[in-house]
Amino acid sequence: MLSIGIIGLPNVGKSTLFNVLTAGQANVSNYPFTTIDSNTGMVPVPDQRLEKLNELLSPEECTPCFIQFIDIAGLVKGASKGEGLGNQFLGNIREVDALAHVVRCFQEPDVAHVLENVDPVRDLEVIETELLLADLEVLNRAIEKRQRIWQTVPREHAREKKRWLLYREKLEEGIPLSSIDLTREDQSELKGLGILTGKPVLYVANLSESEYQESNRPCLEKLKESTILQNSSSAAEAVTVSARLEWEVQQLEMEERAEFMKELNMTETGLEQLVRKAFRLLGLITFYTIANEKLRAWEVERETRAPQAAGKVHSDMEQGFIRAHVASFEDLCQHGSFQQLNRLGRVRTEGKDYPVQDGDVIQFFFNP
Ligand SMILES: Nc1nc2c(ncn2[C@@H]2O[C@H](COP(=O)(O)OP(=O)(O)O)[C@@H](O)[C@H]2O)c(=O)[nH]1
Ligand SMILES: [Mg+2]
Repeated sequence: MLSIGIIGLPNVGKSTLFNVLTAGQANVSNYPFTTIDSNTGMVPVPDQRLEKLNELLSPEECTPCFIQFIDIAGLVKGASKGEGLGNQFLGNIREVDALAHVVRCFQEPDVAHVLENVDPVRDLEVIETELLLADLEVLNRAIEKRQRIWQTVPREHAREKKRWLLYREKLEEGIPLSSIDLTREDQSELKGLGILTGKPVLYVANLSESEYQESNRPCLEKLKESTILQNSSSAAEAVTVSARLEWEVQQLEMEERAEFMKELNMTETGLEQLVRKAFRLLGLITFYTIANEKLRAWEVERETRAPQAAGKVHSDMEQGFIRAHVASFEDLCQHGSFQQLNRLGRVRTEGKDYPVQDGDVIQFFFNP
């Protein structure tokens, strides 16, 4: 399950956003997840295709993907040196797959700003610097520990040494590690080391209610021009919300929401926007399975092959994988059922090299 840590300075709207995102918090008993506390929420991923399939096929069960949000408190200037909730904060954030970095663009004189005035670009830099410093410390400690083994068996660890020293060099130059070329293995190594700047970041601009509703958005424009965003591979995935407005929308009955959202020029909820952009940033796609009257959505990384996708469902299915029968979501919607698609010859048989596509509906065959 994808997990996203919400970070940012105090009083920027993190908890407001977290509460909005997790208001539909799920409690799925057959899911082996850690306990959900007040700072952690597990939320069903909004998925219109799944809803459509559910309507069409009326299965007994319908299970969406889930996403976990963690409201990470306590990041202030000096956090990397253990100020405030520093260390605890840094512990929480090390485990997540991606960061949602909330930046305050709303004014609101009643809500104090820890650095006195509202300045999203400076705030961004303050947080980014803390992450860089925290990483440098972690990496230096890791390098220290490896010195001996690097000396005794240099050949075996040549690549590791080269990479780690490169990381240190970049961090010292103030460059977040997500902006250098990282393979999936590099990324998971960095995650294991507890490196923060290697994680993909979704920048979330929390706008004032008035700026949100205008097409002229000076504060957002300023933010988008900041060097951090310009140099980031995820600049295109910047998320624009007004946490306060999102909260107001949520207070309404379902039927009234659409109307109010239209009035506010809100085309998507914050959750929909975050999920969509997070999937794109992380290169995730969704496929669907229907078996024994159970319809279910699964997320995988793009280019995942059929057996590994089957392995998401059950490890036996990966080991004993024989073949997959695949239909597209569009075809299924158009023709109404798998049987009908079979008759029309529109169900493909795919083998172990097949890269699963976004929107595939798959039946796996395997040797138990
Ligand atoms: N006007 C306005 N106020 C907001 C917005 N988001 C949060 N706030 C207010 O800012 C204060 C701090 O918000 P909170 O979510 O607790 O910030 P956190 O410290 O980052 O978790 C609260 O009083 C919120 O109501 C917003 O989009 N607009
Ligand atoms: Mg908070």
